[in-house]
Amino acid sequence: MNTSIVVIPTYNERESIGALLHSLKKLPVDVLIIDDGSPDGTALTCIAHGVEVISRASKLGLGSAYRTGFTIALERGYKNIIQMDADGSHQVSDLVTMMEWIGSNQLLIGSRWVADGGIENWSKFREYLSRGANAYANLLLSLGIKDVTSGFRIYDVELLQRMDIASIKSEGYCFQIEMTRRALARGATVGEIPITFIERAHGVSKMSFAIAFEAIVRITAWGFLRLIGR
Ligand SMILES: Nc1nc2c(ncn2[C@@H]2O[C@H](COP(=O)(O)OP(=O)(O)OP(=O)(O)O)[C@@H](O)[C@H]2O)c(=O)[nH]1
Ligand SMILES: [Mg+2]
Repeated sequence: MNTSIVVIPTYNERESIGALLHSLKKLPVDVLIIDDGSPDGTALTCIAHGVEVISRASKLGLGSAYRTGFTIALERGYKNIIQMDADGSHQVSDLVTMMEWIGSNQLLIGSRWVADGGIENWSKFREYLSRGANAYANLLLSLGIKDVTSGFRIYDVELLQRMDIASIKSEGYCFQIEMTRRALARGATVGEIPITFIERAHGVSKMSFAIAFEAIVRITAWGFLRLIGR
């Protein structure tokens, strides 16, 4: 067993996951896939790569997949819990850099919106959506984090143990915002490391109006609670 585990949620990522798992084999990390019964057979591809898969019956959402994966990682006693997308947007070369900074902060965020970070092949619409979500979250919640929606992260076990992840409610990418909020509320040190996010070359994005709407509603509600001092 390695001291670090990479938790990867998957839904219909058969065409992308193979290359990622191949690259991850070169790193001193264990890998855990949380697959929501992908009809395209993603789970079988992962098993063929010798990787452990938790197969859930139906598509239960990104937040729920991470709660499941993190709970298992905590039970098993890993020191560093890494989260990463399966669609090829997060680069293993960036993970290598992020891992060099383990120990500097309890939460390390792979950030598109710090100096030397960036995006490739994203539409202007997706860029503005991401920048807009970050600006709105920082305006209402004063988190002081440039890329609060990034799903490329390393958590220290001691922090994650104190975060009571079972009570995190968000389902879409708002999960990243809620986890950041909770981490800061628990007094965590948070650092951002520049990454290059590359738009997926295969498969279909799970981003939807409902997922963006969830983020707007939750950020607004948290901002209101903050305003009234709760
Ligand atoms: N297990 C599980 N994984 C999911 C679910 N929704 C998304 N994922 C995975 O979560 C990761 C991020 O999802 P994406 O579809 O890339 O969404 P996104 O990164 O917000 O959007 P894009 O930038 O358009 O790719 C990918 O690895 C997905 O396969 C889900 O309901 N269950
Ligand atoms: Mg993606």
